[in-house]
Amino acid sequence: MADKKVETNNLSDDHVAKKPKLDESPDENPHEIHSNIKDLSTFKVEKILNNNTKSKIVCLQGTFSNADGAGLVILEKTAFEEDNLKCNSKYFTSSSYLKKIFHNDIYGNYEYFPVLELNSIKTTVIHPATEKHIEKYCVQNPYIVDETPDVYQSIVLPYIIKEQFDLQWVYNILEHKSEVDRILFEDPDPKNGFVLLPDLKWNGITLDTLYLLAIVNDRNIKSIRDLQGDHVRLLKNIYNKGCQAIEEKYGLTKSQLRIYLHYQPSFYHLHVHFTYLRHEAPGIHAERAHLLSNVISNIELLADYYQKVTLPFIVRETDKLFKVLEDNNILKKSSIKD
Ligand code: M7G
Repeated sequence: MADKKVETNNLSDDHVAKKPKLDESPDENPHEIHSNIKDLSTFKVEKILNNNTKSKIVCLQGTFSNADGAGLVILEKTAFEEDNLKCNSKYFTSSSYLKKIFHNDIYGNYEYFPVLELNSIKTTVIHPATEKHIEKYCVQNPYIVDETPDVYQSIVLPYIIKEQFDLQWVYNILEHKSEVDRILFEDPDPKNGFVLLPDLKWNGITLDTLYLLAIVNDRNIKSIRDLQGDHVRLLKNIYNKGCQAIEEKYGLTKSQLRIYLHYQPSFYHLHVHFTYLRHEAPGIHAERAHLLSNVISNIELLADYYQKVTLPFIVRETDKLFKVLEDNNILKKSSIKD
């Protein structure tokens, strides 16, 4: 398992000294639980943070009896895999069980229990979870903020530097310390290169929910706000080589992919999301997703477009940033003048 590494990240030197308190690990070996965990019998649920009946994802906060600190368990019922449903279906065998609830004339209601291997629940465990992780997975009231360049420089950037999530998992991927066998494509060029691999949100199997992430090698780009003319090559490289690798492996062409960046992202190291167009992944809506092709085109038109533009983003009520923006009267102000 990767050692915890104190690495100068994409932010100022100052940031290293003032590493975000919220993200400090409460014990020496924060990965311990992941090397030993066999089942979830040691997890004690304390709070249901979110239960989304549409996406069928539940986020639970609790503790593990064998480890200190808060933990999060995120359970997701996965989509059907078409290959398993086609002829010679794995779903319809005599080892499955059909329980009748009632029938009325030609209509029957049943509960169906297919074989165990088809009943898996995608599970993410975050331990030790910080206050900021817990906030991220809670249902909360969202608000939209029109972030002018001035608001970014004076309020948002200082907040990001102080409070951002730890990026160790990103560096572990770039340094081949974690998820090495999951890498689909890699361009090692330090300026224009990136690593492409399945996102944490994807089980890596069900094509209908395909979700990959391209993480750039350059550690000096926090988000689209930092993108300038000399990043066009990097972005085009991600677009072209990312699409090619996905087509070769999964048979989906670039016109079947939604390729975008988040603003604001959760993690301030530039990365690009690749999802299947048919899949309604979280975070694909207008208030957060910026299509890579638009981003490239904007920078080609105006090299410092993202330093000049007003960028709307979503802030949630319990985010510390919400309070800072409210105190500065930013939430009520509109950047659109009559
Ligand atoms: P984001 O736009 O910063 O924020 O995306 P979001 O999480 O609110 O979407 C970061 C992306 O990185 C997300 O799609 C996460 O699912 C993904 N991700 C996060 N972690 C901690 C990991 C990880 O450890 N491995 C991989 N492969 N993906 C991760």
